[in-house]
Amino acid sequence: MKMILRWFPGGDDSVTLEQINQTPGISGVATCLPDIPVGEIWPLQRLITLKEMINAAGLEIEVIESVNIHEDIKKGLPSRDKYIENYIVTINNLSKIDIKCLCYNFMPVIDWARSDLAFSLADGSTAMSYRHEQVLQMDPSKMADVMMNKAQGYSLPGWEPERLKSMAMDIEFYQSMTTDDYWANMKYFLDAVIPHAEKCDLKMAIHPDDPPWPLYGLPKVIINSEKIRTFLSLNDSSYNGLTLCTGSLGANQDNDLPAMIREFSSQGKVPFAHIRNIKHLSSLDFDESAHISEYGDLDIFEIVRAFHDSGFNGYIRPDHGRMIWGEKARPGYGLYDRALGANYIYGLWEAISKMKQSSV
Ligand code: DNO
Repeated sequence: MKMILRWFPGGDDSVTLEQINQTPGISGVATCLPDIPVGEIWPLQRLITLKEMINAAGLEIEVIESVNIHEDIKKGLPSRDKYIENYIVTINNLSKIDIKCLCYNFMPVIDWARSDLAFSLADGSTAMSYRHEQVLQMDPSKMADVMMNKAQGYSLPGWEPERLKSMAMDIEFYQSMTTDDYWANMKYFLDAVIPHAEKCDLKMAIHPDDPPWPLYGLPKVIINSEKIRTFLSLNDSSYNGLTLCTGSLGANQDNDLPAMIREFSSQGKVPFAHIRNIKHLSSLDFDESAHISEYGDLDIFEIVRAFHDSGFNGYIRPDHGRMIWGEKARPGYGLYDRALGANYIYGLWEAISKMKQSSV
């Protein structure tokens, strides 16, 4: 297991590589080139410079999160082939800087959604929250405004400005698409890309839909065990895998996360894990909480144990943290709460490893 932290280059992060390097247990980062418009090739020279900068700070560049998928691919338009070709060139370029894992998502139009990015919790910290009725009542382009206004001036992953412009039209487009067509578009993408990922020894790791239920009539597919099995069967290569995000999948209380981890990770289909906790107010409303089990509804000990038992040897990053100690940062991606989360997860991992060793 390698513990990493997400970091955004180009002055688009309040957290420095030096701070990450000083955080116990962290050996590298998940990163990206946030300024490259979706659908375009990520230039090799930019990637080499990025790697050199991260290595110079004493860290490894481990995971790329994300190379986003152009909407035309998800829509199955004829123009998808050009964007798929670009995606393949990007995969090749990533392999040239030794990237072994690429996180992406196949969510239509909207990446992760929240009703508030800085909801005040009782202890004076703030966290991202989701209130289903509020989200339904929002005009989706307003949600983009809410998100942007509270982003503290940083870009929001998955909410690229160019995506927002055509949001209303894109949402309209999907109203007449069946889920079967959506799966078919996904398979078309996977069948084109996975053979190249294999050649490049780079594992593709799809991120679940967040939240894991339908919104605005958009197809949502990576939401539970059954659908994940369908996804994995679209292309059965070991390079077609998952980013198992506990907070996203855990929003649906019917999802038994330790069982899902035991099933998919022991098949070698989970190269990357996002670990965070959430506290439900109802089955469709939740706040993001501190990582420690008792602060939320997810049993993080059982989650880490399931990864350990399944022989997980991929990357883990603590996912979103709250904003604590007066920190000003991109929502979800401050240093303090994520560093606490990383050390908690690291501690659980060490305890489980040592208890296993002492019992043999
Ligand atoms: C939000 C993130 C997502 C994730 C993408 C992966 O904070 O978890 O934006 O990176 O969905 O493609």
